Amino acid sequence: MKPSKAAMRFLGLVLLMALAACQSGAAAQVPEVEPTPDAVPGEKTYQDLVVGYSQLGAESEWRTGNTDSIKEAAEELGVELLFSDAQQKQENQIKAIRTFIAQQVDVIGVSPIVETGWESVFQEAKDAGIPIILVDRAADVPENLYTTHMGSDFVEEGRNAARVMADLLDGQGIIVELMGTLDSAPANDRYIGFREVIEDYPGIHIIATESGDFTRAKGKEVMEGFLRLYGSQIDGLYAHNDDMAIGAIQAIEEYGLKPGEDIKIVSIDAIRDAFQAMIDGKLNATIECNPLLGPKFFEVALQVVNGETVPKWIPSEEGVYFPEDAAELLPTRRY
Ligand code: GZL
Repeated sequence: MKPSKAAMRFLGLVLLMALAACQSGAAAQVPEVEPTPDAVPGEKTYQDLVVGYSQLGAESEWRTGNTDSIKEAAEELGVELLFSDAQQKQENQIKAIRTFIAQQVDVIGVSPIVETGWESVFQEAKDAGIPIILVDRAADVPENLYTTHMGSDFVEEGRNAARVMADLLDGQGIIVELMGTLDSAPANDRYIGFREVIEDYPGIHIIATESGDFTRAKGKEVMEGFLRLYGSQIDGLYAHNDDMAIGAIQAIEEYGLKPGEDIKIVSIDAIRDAFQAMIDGKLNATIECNPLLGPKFFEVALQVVNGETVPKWIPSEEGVYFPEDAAELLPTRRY
């Protein structure tokens, strides 16, 4: 017997209701948003993070490499990054940090241009419950005002520069020094570290030290002054970064001396242009200072936001590079 039309309609209705029940049942088992594979319920993921970053400026190739690393890592991880370039002014960094606090970001990263003058604004961040991560440079504040400092051991970089210089001069000679930005952690510590080692060489004398502010232009200008005063008496130049060394190389050549031969040069950072200068025989060594801190910064930021304990200092791994390896290594250099 053929079922009636009414029966068919009823059966269709039952099937539709059964299908709806199955789908809703299936929907109930599948969460509305797929969690990221390693997410833990209640924990933030990179895609949840809002990070304020106060960068001090764009004074050197090192700084450009550092900024690129931060921005590229944020892009790759899906972190919302609020980035501020202070153009070498501490007051701009302080303004940026206050803006991040007002925006209630999850974490603030900062590379302090100088060591002092941060206690008040860092306290404001602490009062707002926003952790501060020091990246690259350190700040002279009580340890409870920042969560961690990730960056290089600048004192050891200074020691390594002195060891290389003492070897190049065979323990005897006159040195001039191009310091970094006054009151900055790298300048203060590279100054100290260099002298810790050089004091063991009574035949080596530092006859002049002046800030070139980590820039090529200022490094050249200050070196021109050293050459006017001391000329061919100078046996060695210690530059707190490669950019100042490259500026000084131009000054030495314009003066009529041979950089890397008449004046031995040791600098810090290990940027690509330093490797080229070593290939050209104009620079005798560069001490690595790694700016590629972006991925590690966001990894630590996420750990901090999710309540994990992190070390108070997270040091960078770094090497020392010489002319004989420069040609082979230059293609591998990422900043
Ligand atoms: C060091 C960094 C310094 C570099 C310079 O970590 O703060 O600042 O050595 C840069 O090149 O300008």
